[in-house]
Amino acid sequence: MAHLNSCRVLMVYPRFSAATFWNFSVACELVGARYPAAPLGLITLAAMLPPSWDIRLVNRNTEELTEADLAWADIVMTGGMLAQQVDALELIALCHAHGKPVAVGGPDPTSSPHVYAAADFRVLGEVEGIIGEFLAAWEAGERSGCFTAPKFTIDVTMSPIPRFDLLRFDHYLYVGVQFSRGCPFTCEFCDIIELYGRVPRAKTTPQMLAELEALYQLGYRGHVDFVDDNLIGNKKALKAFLPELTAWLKARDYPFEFSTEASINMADDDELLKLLREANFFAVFVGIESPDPKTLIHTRKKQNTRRNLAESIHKIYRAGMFVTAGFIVGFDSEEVSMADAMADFIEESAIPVCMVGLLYALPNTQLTRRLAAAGRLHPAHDVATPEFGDQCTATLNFDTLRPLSEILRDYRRILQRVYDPSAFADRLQRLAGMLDRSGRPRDLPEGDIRRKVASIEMVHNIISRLPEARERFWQTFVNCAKSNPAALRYIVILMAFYLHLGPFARQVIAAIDARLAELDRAAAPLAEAVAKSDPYQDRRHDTKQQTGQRPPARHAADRDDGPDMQDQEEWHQDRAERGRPQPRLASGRTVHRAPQASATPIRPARPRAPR
Ligand code: B12
Ligand code: SF4
Repeated sequence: MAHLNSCRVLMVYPRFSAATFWNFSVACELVGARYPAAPLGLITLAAMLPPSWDIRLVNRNTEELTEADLAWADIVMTGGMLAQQVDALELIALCHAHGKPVAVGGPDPTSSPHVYAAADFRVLGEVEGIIGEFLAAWEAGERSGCFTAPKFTIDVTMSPIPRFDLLRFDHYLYVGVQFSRGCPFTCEFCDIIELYGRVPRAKTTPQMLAELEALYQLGYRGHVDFVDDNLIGNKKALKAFLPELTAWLKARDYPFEFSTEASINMADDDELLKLLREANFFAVFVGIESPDPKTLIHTRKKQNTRRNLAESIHKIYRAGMFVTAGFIVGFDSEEVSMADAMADFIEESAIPVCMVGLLYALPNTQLTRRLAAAGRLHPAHDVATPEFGDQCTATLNFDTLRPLSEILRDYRRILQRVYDPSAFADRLQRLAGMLDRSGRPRDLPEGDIRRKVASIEMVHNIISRLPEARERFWQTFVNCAKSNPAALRYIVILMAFYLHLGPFARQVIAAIDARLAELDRAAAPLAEAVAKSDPYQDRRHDTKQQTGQRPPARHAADRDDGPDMQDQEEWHQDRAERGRPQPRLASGRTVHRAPQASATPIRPARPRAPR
């Protein structure tokens, strides 16, 4: 029984589907890590719980949850993103089967609280703003409730230093920290501005340095990711922080190297690029989405228009950071195939790692509201299937304007071109010619997990495991070693990423082929029936071709309808009635595993995010 000043909290980070672009499984294996990223949300929450409470953290992506863990707990706290929803729901059922109460929180419960109705407590939004009420209720003996933090106003300068001590650093490729929340832009598909607002709130410089110092004191060395939605969202605060960060790094002989996510307009600010370079940033994720200006305007990503995107990217390379980028296929504004334009752009800009995904209307976005108003959003659009890993393995969760089969063919073509081994090696080669790492610390600190990729044996190991175009990769390595040795280890790391991305892209392509075959089969009888019943069909088709008009509405014949249900509520009810497979635990009697999808889906609907 929990008392006012004692409580045993089991924090469980749910499993992601195995079929995802993001797990970089082979890169993890090469350095002995178990998963790329650590659960920053849970360890931040952990730091807000009373110091007298006992906390145990189990990350289901790196370790097993056991009977003993559950038996120990007074309460289980869990939550995460949409890609973890299936496991989170199974976990709730498992805890209830063991008589344990569950509190959920994090982005997916916040955006879709109805999906988590089975949890005893739903603690929604930025937990700094509501934790007091939740704790008071728990200590008053309440055993259920829904608590919602006010939106966009939580003071992040009050956020505590995350409990990094709960992490096993050797399990991860990198550890995250967060400087700011929110983004000033208005992209239609984005949930960040709905969750965190358009006025980025930043931590103070001493607060941020104290977080890094805590990591440093715990012995962590290596890659630290600033998980900000848009690191440059509050440039003034960032520019004040970066010189202090540089001084802090210098004083400790550069224990960390940083990556982050930022908008492309970072390339317009030479001073900012210089500050980032000096502060040891080596990689940045940029949402490009589409090379087509009309699409960018349509999706309200105006910051990417009126510029030469490829030149902006090359400028970032010259500032010492390589770019990984997000692209989306399936916008309403795509009237004709944009596959080659997108693949050409990726080649021209020489971005090796591109997250090319299908548009997914995330819950809680302007896009979702527009599609719902137009009657185009699928029922259960916010419910994840076991296969849902990310926007590569999901598919569009709304009725598309262009026939779905055309969109899938475009997507397939882009993946095929971009993840062709020779094309990937060529982009690496060109990146190696531009990435200016001169003047940056060359050696990784003792204890940095990435030192393992630095040996020539490892390079041999990586290249010998590449399925094709080995010669090309080897040549890229040799050329880079001769002409730009300072960039070499990044090129090798990106090669290691290809060991995951190449096969993953091929699996996604195979899944698309299966889906296209299904769509063709479904369309055949329909086309036949229409031909039989409509003597004017040919003439109409001609008219459409002559006028160049788009079909008036959605494509019933080949749309991806999601579960065959009338509406979302009915779908939820049905799922509850059918009952989900009984989850189990690790000890043999009860092992639970999230379904290990072997990169199948392109099935009824799921997400995309503006990353
Ligand atoms: C870093 C990041 C990633 C990283 C991985 C992070 C990881 N740990 O594995 C990568 C790049 C891999 C990633 C990928 C994706 N991501 Co992401 N990601 C983020 C990002 C930018 C930061 C996450 C973070 O660390 N935040 C900092 C911590 C402190 O915040 P937090 O986790 O929200 O926790 C706070 C509260 O939510 C709460 N809290 C959290 N957990 C719990 C639990 C309980 C019990 C309680 C009470 C409270 C609570 O307390 C914390 C303090 O306030 C967020 C946006 C954001 N600002 O959070 C998106 C975000 C989580 N991602 C999102 C999505 C959709 C994805 C993808 C599906 C996108 C895609 N392109 O396919 C993929 C899928 C991932 C996969 N299959 O592996 C959405 C999720 C939307 C949703 N409805 O769930 C978000 C919100 C925004 C976005 N669109 O990018 N992501
Ligand atoms: S997609 Fe990125 S740039 Fe656009 S609003 Fe969201 S966080 Fe900002």
